[in-house]
Amino acid sequence: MSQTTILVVEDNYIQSQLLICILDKLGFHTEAANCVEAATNILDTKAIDAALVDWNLPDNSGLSLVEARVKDETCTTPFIIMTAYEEPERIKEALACGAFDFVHKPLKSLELDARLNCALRFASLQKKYLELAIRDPLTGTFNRRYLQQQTDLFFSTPKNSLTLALIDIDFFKKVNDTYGHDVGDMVLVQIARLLSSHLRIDDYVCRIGGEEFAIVFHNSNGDIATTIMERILQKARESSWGTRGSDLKVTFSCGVVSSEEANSDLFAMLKSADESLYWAKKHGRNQVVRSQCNLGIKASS
Ligand code: GH3
Ligand code: MG
Ligand code: MG
Ligand code: MG
Repeated sequence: MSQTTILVVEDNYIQSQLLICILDKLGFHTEAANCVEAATNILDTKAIDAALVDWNLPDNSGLSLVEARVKDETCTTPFIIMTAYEEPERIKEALACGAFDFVHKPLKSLELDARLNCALRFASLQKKYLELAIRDPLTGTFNRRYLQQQTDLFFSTPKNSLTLALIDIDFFKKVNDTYGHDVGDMVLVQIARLLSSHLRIDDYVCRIGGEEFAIVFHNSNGDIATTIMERILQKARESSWGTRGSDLKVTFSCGVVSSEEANSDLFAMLKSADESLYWAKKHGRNQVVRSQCNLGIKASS
């Protein structure tokens, strides 16, 4: 198991070294920063499990660092403020700005260990529940919530383009009725695995309905994504599904849309992809259809 890393943000060199020494004896790995800017750089680039932050730092207050980081709802790093201030108002101020805890200087090893472990336990639970909140339990792919979060983020500062493929398994009810719901579940897991195996880093799969998946491509334009989906469909046609040695055949229908064509939000893209998917279902299923606003719909296989 990798070591737990604690970031020490302290401008007093002696105090910083002393703290690093205590943390080392407690079995923690440490990173050190002597100002808010240096701490921000470390937090942006390294995996930090918890941070001990001095209140008074040369470039800004430690509280401003905490406040800036916890603004991001996905931030799971607990921040513990360290200070010589004794007044309860100060404790209130530190906790109100998002610090997980507060320790008085001079620091006592036993207390520090107890408080750090409490903060780490909290962070670990938070990470676990954040992960559960964005995953589909059956297939292990992302879910609709994740798709919404990620596309909201994309559309708030659009960079390049984004392509969305929406797939719906053909005659899936018949799979359940003929082979049983358990085999149907197995097929969903296998389809999710097939989709994931064809994607590049930054692309992702989400199960957004019973037998419906959305695939988001960040590195492929509409035409390339269509070609990839056709390749996946061809692989699906050639495979047997469910239990080993079965004769079960499964295909899917797919609508593909690029943000260049439906450039507003996830809702607009899903609507456009769904129209293409509907067109594919109506015209024989088992095909990938590229949605092209203003140009009509083009079936590509
Ligand atoms: P079409 O080609 O028009 O899409 O036909 P279809 O039968 O796939 O579509 P329909 O929407 O009528 O049926 C989808 C089926 O997917 C119905 C439902 O029982 C099944 N389903 C939804 N979620 C799950 C699941 O988690 N596991 C299993 N085994 N089946 C599921
Ligand atoms: Mg200081
Ligand atoms: Mg469906
Ligand atoms: Mg279906």
